[in-house]
Order: sequence, then structure tokens, then C-alpha cells
Amino acid sequence: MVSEFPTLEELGTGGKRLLSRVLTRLETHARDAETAEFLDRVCTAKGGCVLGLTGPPGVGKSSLTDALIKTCRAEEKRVAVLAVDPSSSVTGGALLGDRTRLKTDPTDEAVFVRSMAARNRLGGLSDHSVAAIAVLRAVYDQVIVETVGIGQSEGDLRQVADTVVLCIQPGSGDSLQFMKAGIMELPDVVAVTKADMGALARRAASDVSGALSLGAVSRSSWNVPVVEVSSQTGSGVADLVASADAHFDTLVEKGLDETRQKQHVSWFKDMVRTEFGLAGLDMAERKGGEDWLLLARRRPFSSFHSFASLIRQRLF
Ligand SMILES: Nc1nc2c(ncn2[C@@H]2O[C@H](COP(=O)(O)OP(=O)(O)OP(=O)(O)O)[C@@H](O)[C@H]2O)c(=O)[nH]1
Ligand SMILES: [Mg+2]
Repeated sequence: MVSEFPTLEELGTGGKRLLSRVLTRLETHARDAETAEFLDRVCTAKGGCVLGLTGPPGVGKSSLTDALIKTCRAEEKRVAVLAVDPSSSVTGGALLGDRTRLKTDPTDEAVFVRSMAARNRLGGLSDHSVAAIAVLRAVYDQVIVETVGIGQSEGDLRQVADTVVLCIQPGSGDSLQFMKAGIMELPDVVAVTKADMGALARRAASDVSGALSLGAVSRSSWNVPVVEVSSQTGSGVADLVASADAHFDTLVEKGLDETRQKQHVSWFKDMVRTEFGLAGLDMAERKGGEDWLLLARRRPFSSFHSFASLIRQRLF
């Protein structure tokens, strides 16, 4: 059978039209075995790094994304943006246009922007966005994923992002929220946005830094940097990029393969949980039969496909 999906090489040279077609096909044929094979091929390709930007509505994520795109282009990096819209299942996508109002040049093949609804999970990423990120990661040097949320969404974002940046708005109480959330999973970098607001931004940054130092954070050897950044004036953008790069470097040092394989296992588990609930997850994790979690490290999508077929056979 001739594959409906391009090879990695074709994907790399096919431009934005081909990429858009592939992403659409992933949404319409999400459950095909062929889709799973394709996704496993792309997700294990050596590709670029994925930066997750999260924070409350209006904190300045898109403006920051815009600034980061410019930085990437100045460094001749190819960059893709995925804006995940949690509200579009309710508003029918009314906000999507707003989300993607990035000032990018449509003829620049090295900048790709796509919006997606956050379907089927509360405030989280849909299977479609996970698949899209796997594809974009294979083709672009830098992938930026923008999601709305504070506190609860970082964990979800970590499943796809190598580096998670939490954006905090000066004078909003976000930093308080952050301190209360102390026990939750931490971002890799905190960006206090709108640094042009002066004293308020400095205050928020020192609150967050204080919270971080109090929290007895010994999660790893990585100290979460707090960067004040203004997309309006451009101040701090280079610092943010440097911090994110430094974090990515630590992953590379530790072995990026391991990070990615852990991500793949969490994708697999999430697909199982979404489709078959905790009982399904329990079956997948059960020792004795097929070691699904081991298979999922390198082939998360086809492992899920096989697992799902098996479960359905037993159920019906
Ligand atoms: N003063 C100042 N305002 C900013 C800055 N960055 C963004 N804004 C303003 O903040 C508002 C929200 O910016 P967005 O970039 O759309 O924020 P967002 O986090 O993407 O918002 P959602 O996608 O709706 O969650 C806009 O009115 C921006 O003009 C900044 O660096 N300084
Ligand atoms: Mg936005």
C-alpha cells in the first residue's frame, strides 16, 4: 500500500502546505494504524526542541511568542508555533483567530503557526495536539506551544515540552498563586511579563524568586530562573532565550533520548486513560503479558493502537 503520509525527508522539504495537509490528516484519521506508524517514525526523529509557554489569559504569551519567533529567525532557526485554545470547544473557535494574531510573514517558509482546540481533556492538550507537536518537532528547530493556565496545566505541558516556561503577570496575584501552588510541579523557567511596568514587575519577580527559594526545591540540580521580560520593549527576551537554552542543554547532557522516551510513555498512558479510564491504564501497566510501557518508549502511537485493538477485541 502506498503511504498517504510523506517520509520524513519529504516532510522536511515539502513546505507549509504539505505540513498543514499532514496535520489535518492526523485529525481526520487519528485512529488509523498507518497514522500511528507515521507518528512513531516522526516522534523518534532527532528534531528540534519544544518550548512550552503557559500562563493565565492575557499575561502576554502570544506577544512573547512573537518576540521569540523574531529571535529564532535572527538566528536562522526554523520555528513552529502551536497555540492550544482551551475555550474553542465552547466558543466554536471564536478565540482562535485572536490567538494566532502573530505578526508573521506568511511567505516565510521557516515560520509555521497553527491553532488547535484542547479537546477531550480538562484544560489540557488533546491527542491531536500531542500528535501535531511530534510532527512539528521533527521538522522545525524550535517549536513553541502556547497554552492557557496556571498551576494545573504545567504537568500536561511537560508531557510535550522539553522546557516549560510559566508566564506571570505583574500585579495580578499570580505570584501568590504560584506560592500557594508550591507543591505542584514547577516550571523550568518563570517569565514575569510586561517588565516595562517597572516596579510591579520587579515586585512580582522578587515574590516568585522568594517562593522558589522557600520551597525547598530539590527536584533536580536545575535552579528555576526568574526572568523579567517585556515584549513591548524587547528587554529580557535574550535572557529568557538564554535561560531556556541553558535548560535544554541540561537535558541534552543528561541524554535527550531518555527525556523523550519518558514523554512517549506518558503520551501512551494518557491515550489509554482517555480512552479506557483507570481500568485500562491498570491493564496496560500490569506485569506478566506484553510490557506495553516498554514498547511505548519507542513506539507510543502504534503501541496504543495495538493495545486498543486488543482491549476492544476482549470487550466486544
Ligand atoms: N505593557 C505591556 N503590555 C503587553 C506586553 N506584552 C503583551 N502586552 C499586552 O497584554 C495583552 C495580552 O497580550 P497577549 O500576548 O495577547 O496575551 P496572551 O497571554 O497570549 O493572551 P491569551 O492568548 O488570551 O491567553 C495585550 O493587550 C498586549 O498588548 C508587554 O511586554 N508590555
Ligand atoms: Mg495568546
